[in-house]
Amino acid sequence: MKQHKTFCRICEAQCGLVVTTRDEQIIRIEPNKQHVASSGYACIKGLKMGDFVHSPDRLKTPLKKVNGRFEAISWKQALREIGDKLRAIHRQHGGESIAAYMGNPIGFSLWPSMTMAFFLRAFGAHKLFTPGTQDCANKFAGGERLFGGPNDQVFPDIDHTQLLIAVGTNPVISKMSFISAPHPMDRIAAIEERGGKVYWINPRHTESAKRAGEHVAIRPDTDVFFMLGFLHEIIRRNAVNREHVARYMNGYDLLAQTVSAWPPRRVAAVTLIPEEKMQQMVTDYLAADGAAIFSATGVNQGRFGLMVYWLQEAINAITGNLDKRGGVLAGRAVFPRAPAAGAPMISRIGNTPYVNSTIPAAIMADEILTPGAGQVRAMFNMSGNPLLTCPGSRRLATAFDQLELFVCLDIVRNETAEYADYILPTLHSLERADVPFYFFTMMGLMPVRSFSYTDAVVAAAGEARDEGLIFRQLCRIAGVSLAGSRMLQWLSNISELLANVPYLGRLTSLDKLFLGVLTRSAKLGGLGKMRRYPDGRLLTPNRPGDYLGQRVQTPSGKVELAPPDLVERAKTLEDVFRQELAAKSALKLIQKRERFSHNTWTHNVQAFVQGRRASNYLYIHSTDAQLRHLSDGDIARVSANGDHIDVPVRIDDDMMPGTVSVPHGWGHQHATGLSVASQTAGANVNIIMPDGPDTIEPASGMAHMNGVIVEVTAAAGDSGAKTAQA
Ligand SMILES: Nc1nc2c(c(=O)[nH]1)N[C@H]1C(S)=C(S)[C@@H](COP(=O)(O)OP(=O)(O)OC[C@H]3O[C@@H](n4cnc5c(=O)[nH]c(N)nc54)[C@H](O)[C@@H]3O)O[C@H]1N2
Ligand SMILES: Nc1nc2c(c(=O)[nH]1)N[C@H]1C(S)=C(S)[C@@H](COP(=O)(O)OP(=O)(O)OC[C@H]3O[C@@H](n4cnc5c(=O)[nH]c(N)nc54)[C@H](O)[C@@H]3O)O[C@H]1N2
Ligand code: SF4
Ligand SMILES: [Mo]
Repeated sequence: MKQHKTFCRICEAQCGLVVTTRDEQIIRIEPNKQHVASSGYACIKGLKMGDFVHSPDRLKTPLKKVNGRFEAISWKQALREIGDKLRAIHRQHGGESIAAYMGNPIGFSLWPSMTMAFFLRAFGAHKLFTPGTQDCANKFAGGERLFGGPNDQVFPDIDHTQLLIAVGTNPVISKMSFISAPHPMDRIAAIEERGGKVYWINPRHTESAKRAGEHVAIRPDTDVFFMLGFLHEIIRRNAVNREHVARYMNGYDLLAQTVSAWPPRRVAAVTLIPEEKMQQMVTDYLAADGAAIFSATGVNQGRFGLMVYWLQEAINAITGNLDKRGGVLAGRAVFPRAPAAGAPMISRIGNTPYVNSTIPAAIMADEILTPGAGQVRAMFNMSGNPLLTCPGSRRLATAFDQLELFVCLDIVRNETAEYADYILPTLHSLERADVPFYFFTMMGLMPVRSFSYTDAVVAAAGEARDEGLIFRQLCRIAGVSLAGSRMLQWLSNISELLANVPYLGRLTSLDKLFLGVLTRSAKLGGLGKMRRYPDGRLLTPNRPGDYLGQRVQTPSGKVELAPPDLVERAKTLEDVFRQELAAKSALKLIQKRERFSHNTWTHNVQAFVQGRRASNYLYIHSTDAQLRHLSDGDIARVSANGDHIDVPVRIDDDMMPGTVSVPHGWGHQHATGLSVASQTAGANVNIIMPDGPDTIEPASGMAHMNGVIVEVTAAAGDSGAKTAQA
């Protein structure tokens, strides 16, 4: 038996784990009590990771679709055929006909995700789709405008704050985003224990709000009005340090002018937050010595995520809470910053700017289906399940069917892979050497600033290969150079040649060399040195007082409080306000994450889908259910965008009236490669989520997945939920 210290790469918390193995089999996974950041915390998903690694559904060889069925083929054949096809498509249609989707799990592994970007660049291709436009691209776009770059981000100093206003997050379940903290809920509960206060702005009375703090219900997708009202009140009370603002910020007067039309009383009509409650929150925020207002995915997925981010950070900034102990801190990256990118690319569909070098996933179907120069003909999907996770599943299915080449790289054959021409078996994270997530290393969003390195814990399953290696090999075969660099491709080819030579192979492993260069660039020494810190290595903490006037990356060196395009867009809010008033009685659908679900991929583990957990549901308040003659267990039909899904009803008075929720990630019935998930019920909510260029947030490219207006009725029969599928 062997014990390995590593860290979990399922969510941003990146908890330290102790994995016990025997003969390359995982026997046990326990939380690492000594880990410098997670100190013995890990959730059930991390502790059950062995079930993913050793799943009987793991792909062990490359698969090729022949006459509609998948057949096992050799790596040699797979790479040769894909490489040749790529070369032909590239020659005939140019680089922009090749695109990729990089899913969420691999985003936690730096090298494979960078290699995929290098692979695209080898062909002069730029269309990289990611879940970023389903969860956080508004923050990247906001970082660019306010602070000078997409990776310039701030996060609440939760260990010192006296007041936290948490908008659209539910840490008990999700562990949060844009703040990498194991067990964030303990830290949030501690705010109250030290005499501070926490408000949760959320249409649902969440598990987190039940544990600590005060819940304030908000009508979905009206947060932009909440922020406007809040800011209006701060300015009305003259609670702005004008001298501080003049020294470190630009655009205050324009900001003040923009919010002047939105007093708390007015916005209350659409947010449904009473004016007195807003006044009390502003009073508490201003009284606290260190206060932070923070929003997350529940807001990002609405129509105004970028606007909310802007106004929220303007609140933190003008009240002196930016760069202050207990306020919000600007993360310091671990690795040196990449040079600033030039002007952003603009998408051929919808003229949307790329954000953080990625293109909105809600226009993926259009990019594939719309003829013309740059039409996508070859697509690589690494570690993603876009058919279930991106909006407009039916159009995506049609689009995937039309591709000339569709290659999926995954550990299992998921729903999206059913549409592939080839499926390539890859490593599970525990089979790969790694450093922590990009938000740690490039943005430094950590209350406990630390760094870890892990070797692989078990050997690759069957013939599974590292994704980075696959892309490097494909470049070699297609006759192009990784990242357009002949030197890099040459190094890659040499490293491949020597891979099986004892000792020398290990020394020349490009993956390890790359990770070593990175750790050295961060002045942490090479990998040998990093191995001396199996419990993680503490780094200089993020400190208040080192950002304003020192590290702000905008051309002016100041925080920009009034980005021109956002000021302009704010003028359209009068119309939105009127529409909100008119749609007051409409039902709005929001997302909901679940303890045992992680997007789509945990449903293939038996322990996570036992009994009532084997389906998603429509969560609905009893008054809304009564109006529609629905009871617990009935099958409801949820309709939007000209389509519908059928799901069982769960009466849930934690939902705000007028709000319903259907968790995403379900609808696995036709996934023949997933022996457990295919037995579950439930429906894919993204069938009814809107896609296309007119549905995304301008400038951030965010998909609209929260606050979508739906109709709910009783379904005709009870068979709907079993058959709902893309
Ligand atoms: N168990 C589990 N954990 C996860 C995941 C998972 O699938 N399962 N997914 C991971 C991923 S990929 C991500 S990106 C993070 C996300 O993590 P966070 O960014 O912290 O977001 P969530 O915890 O999902 O919370 C979103 C909250 O927003 C609320 N909400 C919905 N609509 C609105 C609205 O219009 N306004 C406001 N104010 N609130 C709204 C919802 O009720 C919900 O409570 O979680 C990660 N953690
Ligand atoms: N309606 C609605 N839709 C949503 C959301 C929502 O709240 N509502 N949330 C959105 C969010 S926040 C996110 S992040 C996305 C997630 O969207 P995706 O990333 O598309 O979906 P996942 O389920 O995370 O995909 C995981 C796939 O990666 C595979 N995998 C796991 N580990 C590895 C690995 O190491 N290597 C490789 N190659 N494959 C691996 C799994 O087997 C699985 O097939 O969904 C988004 N979609
Ligand atoms: S909280 Fe996140 S990182 Fe920690 S064990 Fe759970 S899934 Fe893994
Ligand atoms: Mo996400």
